[in-house]
Amino acid sequence: MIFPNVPQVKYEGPESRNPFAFKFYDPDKVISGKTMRAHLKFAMAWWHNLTAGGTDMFGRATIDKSFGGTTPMEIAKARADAGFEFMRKLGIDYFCFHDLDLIAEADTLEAQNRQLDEIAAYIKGKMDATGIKCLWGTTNLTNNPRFMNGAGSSNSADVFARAAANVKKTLDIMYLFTQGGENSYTGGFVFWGGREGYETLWNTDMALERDNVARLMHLAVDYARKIGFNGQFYIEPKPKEPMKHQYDYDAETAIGFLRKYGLDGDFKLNIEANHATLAGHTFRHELRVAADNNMLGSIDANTGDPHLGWDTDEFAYNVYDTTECMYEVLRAGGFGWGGLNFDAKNRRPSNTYEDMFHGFILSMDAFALGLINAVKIWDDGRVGVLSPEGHAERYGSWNSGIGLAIRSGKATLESLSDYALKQGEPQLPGSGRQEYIQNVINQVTFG
Ligand code: XUL
Ligand code: CO
Repeated sequence: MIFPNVPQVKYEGPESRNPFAFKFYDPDKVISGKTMRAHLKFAMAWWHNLTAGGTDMFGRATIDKSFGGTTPMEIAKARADAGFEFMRKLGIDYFCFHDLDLIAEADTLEAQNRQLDEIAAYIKGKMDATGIKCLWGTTNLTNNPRFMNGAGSSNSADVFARAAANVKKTLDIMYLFTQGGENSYTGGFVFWGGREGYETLWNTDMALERDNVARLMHLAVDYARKIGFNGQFYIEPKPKEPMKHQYDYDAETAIGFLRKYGLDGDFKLNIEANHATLAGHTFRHELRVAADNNMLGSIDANTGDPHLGWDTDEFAYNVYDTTECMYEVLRAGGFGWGGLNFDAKNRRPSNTYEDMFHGFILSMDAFALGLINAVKIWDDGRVGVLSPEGHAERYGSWNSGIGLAIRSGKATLESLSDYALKQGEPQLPGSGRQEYIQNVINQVTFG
């Protein structure tokens, strides 16, 4: 046992003072037609939880994540042991990974592929034994110096080819993870374009680079479908960091890109809270944009810090944010193949194994509260563009008369001009009632 000090974490309710209990996340409780577990679909990010040791630009690791292993393969397996014990203790059903979270990067592609096969088989054994699934995999195309000018967007065709080889291997692993006879399921594959962008346009052929990023995505889809991996592909938008500018800037940009290159049938978006705020949007805005385009696939659940301009990947804690998030997820009809992946890491001084659990308990409870509040707001019916009353009051003019004529394409600029001449000055369009709405949100949440 790797975490002897942590018991099985169970729901004990809001009065509990047990640090290793859920106060709000009650996995089997049915709320709005589904268990909380099925609504929330929590996933553990292998990289932050099992490999990241708290390093930052100014300091080395504060926690040892070798979990008792000594050789690289022993460490890789010990991390898998730790991960499965961790997920089982919290009742987490999914994980997400990069190829290079699973093993230490090898000197040659052959050696790396061999080691990946070994660890993937080891992990698959644990998946089969526990029923834990992989939500999505991805390829690390940022760390190695060969990717310094990008992967799909590299100026070097040889680097592009190497990126393709690494993506192929990750897809092979993802395919293996999703196979299991009648227990087979549909997983996913994420492209986070970490270095797909530029530092300066003085040296960048942006058009060629973007075409090539799309080419790599098409090649990945073609290969996946060829081997029988029918999973969902995702773009994870992020505007900057590590590059000055990244091509998948935000949801609107990524959707435009997918449509331009004919990738929108195979891709949806993986929206990350901290990436949204880096792009100057709210988390909710990005979720709404994705959902309104039928592109809300999955979520990287974390939070940034409003006072810091970079990706801090903190455990989500702000219940207003999680409420808005879960409201948007409910509004979109829930997750399909996606889920809530905790792309979050402990703060550097939170350097014990117990802190790893506290981080997850914090965010699992925060999203459970978000779900509970979102359902209450929805059922209350006074606010939100879902409520028929609110909708009819604010947008009622679009359901008949001139509004309907515009929506159905019957109106012309001339007919609208004639209408405007006849009607005189239109009435003011009605109060937005924002403060009233916020009152209701607080009343429903805390009342
Ligand atoms: C980086 C980030 C990644 C992706 C997967 O900001 O969010 O960890 O989620 O590559
Ligand atoms: Co992420």
